[in-house]
Amino acid sequence: MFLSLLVYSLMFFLPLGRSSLPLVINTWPFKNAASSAWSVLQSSGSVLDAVEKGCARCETEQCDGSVGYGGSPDESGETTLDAMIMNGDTMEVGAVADLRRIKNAIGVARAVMEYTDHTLLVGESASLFAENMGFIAEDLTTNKSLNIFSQWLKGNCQPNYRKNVSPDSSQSCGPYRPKGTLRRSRRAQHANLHSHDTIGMIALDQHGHMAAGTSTNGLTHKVPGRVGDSPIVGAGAYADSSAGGAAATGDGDVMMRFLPSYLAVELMRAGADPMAACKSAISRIKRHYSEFFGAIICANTTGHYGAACNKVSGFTQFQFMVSNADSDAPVLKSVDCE
Ligand code: SD4
Repeated sequence: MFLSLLVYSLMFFLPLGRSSLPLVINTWPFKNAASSAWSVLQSSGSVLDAVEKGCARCETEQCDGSVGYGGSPDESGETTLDAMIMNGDTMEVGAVADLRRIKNAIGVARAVMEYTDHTLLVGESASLFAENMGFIAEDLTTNKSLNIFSQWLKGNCQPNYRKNVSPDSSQSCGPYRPKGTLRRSRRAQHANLHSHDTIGMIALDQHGHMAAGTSTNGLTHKVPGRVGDSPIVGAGAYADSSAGGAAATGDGDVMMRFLPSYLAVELMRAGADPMAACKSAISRIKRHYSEFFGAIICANTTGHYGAACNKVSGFTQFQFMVSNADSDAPVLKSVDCE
């Protein structure tokens, strides 16, 4: 009787937003991905398996068209994938960038970590590695991506990511050559809002093991060979089981210049709560690029979490999923951008 009273009163008086382990947190309202990762932890699987399974679910479901095959065709119409996974206990990382013809990018990233001493493999060679490791090579193009590509060609290749070239990239398709005089131009906002919704995920188990990962097909109409922030350690994601984890989403070309995930983890190591760490990482970028599109999720070693985003027109709230012992199923959360 006394014991149950004690437990009851403890439950009642625990503060809101209390830490609760295990924890899975991921960017955007990708609920099935959250469920897949959560069920791995529920059945005593590892945090690495949770992150891999969660991100892989998005690759299969082509979450928002921004993850996996058949989305974000580049200037030549091809879909290429970026992914990474990081073990916060050992600081091992596996990543792939500009991966072609292989659907399971996070699986290949995991293979880079487990079957090589490297951190990042890119392009055709990454695909060859994947094939050798047993991944199936297949065309990542779908009717949808083909259609996006042909509409873009019909519309004179607008929008695109070229600048200071001739012919004028704001009116014509290439091939482009460098223009004699360079003009410092503001970064175009064209493809920002709806062409990218990378999955980034952090998993933390009861024993304090932490892992983080990402998977994306990058930006629609990107220049072939372009690699975003997602497979870059400290940019797309970072995990250190002794400090915390973070994962970012948004305009990777800008965000990767600031290593926001690394910064957020270091701030948590220094004592910042996850919300404050996330906000600082965003405001660091904002100082230089006030109009950038981006968001970040953060979790510390006790299972507290936070998120932040940069407020721009059309993006005032950022949604993310949280799975922990507080509820039976992943819960959709949102944060107001500042
Ligand atoms: C990229 N950061 O390739 C990725 C895209 C993204 O939400 O995050 N979308 O730039």
